Amino acid sequence: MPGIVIVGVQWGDEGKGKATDLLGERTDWVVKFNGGNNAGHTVVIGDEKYALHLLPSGILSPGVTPVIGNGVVVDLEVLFAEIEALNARGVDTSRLKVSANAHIITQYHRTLDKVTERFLGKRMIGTTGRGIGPAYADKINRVGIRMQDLFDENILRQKVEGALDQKNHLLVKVFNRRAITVDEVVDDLLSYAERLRGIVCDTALLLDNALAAGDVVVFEGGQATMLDIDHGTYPFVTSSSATAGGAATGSGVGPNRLDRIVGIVKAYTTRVGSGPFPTELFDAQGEWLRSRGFEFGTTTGRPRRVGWYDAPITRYATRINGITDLVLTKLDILTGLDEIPVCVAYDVDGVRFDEVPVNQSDFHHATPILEYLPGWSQDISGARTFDELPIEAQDYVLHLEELSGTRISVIGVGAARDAVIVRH
Ligand code: 2SA
Ligand code: GDP
Ligand code: MG
Repeated sequence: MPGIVIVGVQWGDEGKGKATDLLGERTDWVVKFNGGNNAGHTVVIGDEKYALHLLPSGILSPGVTPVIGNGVVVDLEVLFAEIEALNARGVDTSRLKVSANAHIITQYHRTLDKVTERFLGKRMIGTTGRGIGPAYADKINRVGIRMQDLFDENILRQKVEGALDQKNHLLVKVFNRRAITVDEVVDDLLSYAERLRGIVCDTALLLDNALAAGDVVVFEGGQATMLDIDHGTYPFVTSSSATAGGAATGSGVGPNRLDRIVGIVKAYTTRVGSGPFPTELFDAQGEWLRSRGFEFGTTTGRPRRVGWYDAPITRYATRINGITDLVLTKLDILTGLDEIPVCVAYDVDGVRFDEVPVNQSDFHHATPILEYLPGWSQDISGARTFDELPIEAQDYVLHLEELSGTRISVIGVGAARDAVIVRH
């Protein structure tokens, strides 16, 4: 089972970082295949807490080679800040490899992300402001800067010139900002080139050789299914392929090498940024969930929107990603509720929808059809086998499993590395 993909089922922050870290002992390579430093993965090891943004979570496991694939957009300042911070805590980052084809987030992408959001006003996406969308836009528009361009100053200069022609027009004429000079961008980018020499390479070839040799490779998705550029709640999405297909395109590994697709799903739902969210709570129960689950952005510290578990979303994600196993996280957060609402379908202007509606307006109007399951009050954070869970918690898990049609192989009962129940 050498190729394992980890994807978020909902709108992110399901606990993908912890799931990747958990697999660490049996893993040889961890590949980040989409997104950039908009991601925020929290991993708790003993008394140490690590917040990773750009580096794959596998970097914390000794012996694992972390890879930043071609599908990622890389902010070089953030890359080295993260490397240095980890080194200062004794984490070895020397095995890191970055694809020569990965695109670079520059100063003008960050600026454009922020001014565009401000310009959108009420229609804002609620981005993380890290320059993600503008960097991917340049990639698709064929005016992006790639890692390999850093090693040829002439080519780099030409490409930055080409990109800035359009950007400066926008920045000056539309957004009333100062023009950015070619020199300041080129000088900044070149200042990283030497340090990147041993790191940037043909990662697709490396990974192919590793898989051929029988190594275990984990493909770690950033963000989640409902934030995917194609399959998410467009336009309230991120700009990359956060679903399992992205693991192939974002790493250069053939889809037939992906053996297991593991979907990470929280026992309730959260979302950061704008866009539809049928089970969202606006009342005291929502406040309770947010503070109990500590639902605040790892990257920006923003309070996350919270709501009940949404079964049609898990069914949708299972279909879109080809999920073979689910990891249900944060079950411990639900402890103490008399009854737990679960969304089983939607009501859209009087019509029942059992599946996520394809029409975005319908999804915006969807209200949840809820079922109420009995809650439990016992602390479950020490449970390490399924049988140790209170019967109501067992029934909750079994019911979610039935609603999604996919087995729940692992259950998270706490933030710590070992706070899990492995069922399959
Ligand atoms: P962007 O910056 O262009 O990717 O934003 C577009 C949308 O994608 C959402 N998005 C996220 N949602 C949840 N978690 C994310 N990562 C951080 C975390 C978020 C944080 O793990 O906590 O710290 O705020 C993430 N990254 C992007 C974003 O909210 C927009 O809705
Ligand atoms: P990611 O973006 O999917 O990696 O998730 P985040 O790291 O942004 O958010 C998940 C948070 O939940 C982190 O703070 C984790 O330490 C924490 N976490 C993960 N699994 C569990 C669990 O089963 N129970 C509890 N209480 N916390 C968890
Ligand atoms: Mg996160």
